[in-house]
Amino acid sequence: MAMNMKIRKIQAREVLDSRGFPTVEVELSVDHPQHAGELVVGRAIVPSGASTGEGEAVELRDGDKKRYHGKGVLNAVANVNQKIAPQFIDQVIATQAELDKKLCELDGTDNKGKLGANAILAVSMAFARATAQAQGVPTFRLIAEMFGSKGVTLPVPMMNIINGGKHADNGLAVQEFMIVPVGFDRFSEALRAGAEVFHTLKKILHNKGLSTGVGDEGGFAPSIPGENAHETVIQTILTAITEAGYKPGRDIFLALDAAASEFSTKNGDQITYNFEGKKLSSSEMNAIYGQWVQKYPIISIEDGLSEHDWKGWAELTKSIGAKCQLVGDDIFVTNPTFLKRGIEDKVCNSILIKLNQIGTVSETLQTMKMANQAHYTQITSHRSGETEDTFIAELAVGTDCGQIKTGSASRTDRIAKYNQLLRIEEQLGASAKFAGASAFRGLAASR
Ligand code: 2PG
Ligand code: MG
Repeated sequence: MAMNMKIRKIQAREVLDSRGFPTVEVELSVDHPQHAGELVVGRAIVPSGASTGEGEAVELRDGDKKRYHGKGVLNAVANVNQKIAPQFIDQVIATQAELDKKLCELDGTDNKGKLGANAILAVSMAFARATAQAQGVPTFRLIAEMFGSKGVTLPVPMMNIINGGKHADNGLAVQEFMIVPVGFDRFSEALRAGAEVFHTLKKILHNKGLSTGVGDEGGFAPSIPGENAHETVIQTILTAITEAGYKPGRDIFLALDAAASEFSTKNGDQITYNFEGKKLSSSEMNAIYGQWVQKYPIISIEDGLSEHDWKGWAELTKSIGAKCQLVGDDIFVTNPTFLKRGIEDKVCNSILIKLNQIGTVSETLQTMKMANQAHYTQITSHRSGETEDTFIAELAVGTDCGQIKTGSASRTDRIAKYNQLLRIEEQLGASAKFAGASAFRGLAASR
């Protein structure tokens, strides 16, 4: 449904994310469709990553060391208020695609480096919210309409219950150890199981004298002793699943985000992984993943290799791609150009979807479309720096993508998304479907 209301106001401001760093919030107002003189407001806040891919759209930071150690976003805010807003005020913008195209043209660069992806995305998301509100539909419905999907699928939550890498201070190379509750009829039941495992894990860690403080995404961040720290973590999570009363590999699977770009070094064509005190090649790294997938119910591995290691990735996909979801985050950065190369080179079989890696709602949907056509699964994802904004919950349901990665069962920046999914499930009533194992297209059954 096209909009025929005029945009009346676009207002940006600097707010804080979950790490206490500044980010951009935008309120975009359009005419109320029924009540003359009244406005309908859509609001959105953009998130921010720590383990970012090199090809991501530019997050504009002020660099003024006197404010927030250089991380202020007043320039991005000014770009919205002074450069973007005047182009759209009192204009009718009929569709999201039209708005996003105009925003990209106004920026004029390939990576949104002039106005900032943080400025552009906040406007793009706020417009989607305002449009939905003006049409009297929930945002996920509007997205479904744009995407040509049913918009009834509640995603499997990938819950990051042990944090490492750049999201914690505990020396674990692998950034995320996630539980994936698939064997449930409803999202709310899957979420309950995940939260119960989280609490059981807390007790286990406490009894071992390990820290139960949490990292950036709400998972525990203990310093695990020993040479085999990663396998120790995996085994401890499996114990927690069992002690909570669930069966690993049936009710609940495991997923990893290695974020391997962060523990690898590149010297010419040579990529070396610094893993558990050793220097490994990509084939040695791949051999480790091969063993883990054999030994443990790991259904998904994200960023197992560096974003520069296209060759290693192709080998990994060939060796375990039929048993395990292999997710490209840093290597694809939600960008159709990189995804296209991945599809051609048979790299990965899945893509992580982050709105702020590409910078508009329309381009995000375009990437998801391309992934669908190539039978790559998609995971809608948060960033490690998040806010109360729950747009990704709407995106996951609206596109029926079937999987969402939005942290552990703690920290309100993560829980806000889960709570929104609970509301959507209730709202959809009998038409709600939980993706469950089907989100993994036969991989769960093959294990
Ligand atoms: C990732 C993300 C989110 P960041 O690597 O997938 O978990 O982390 O936002 O720091 O890039
Ligand atoms: Mg990642």
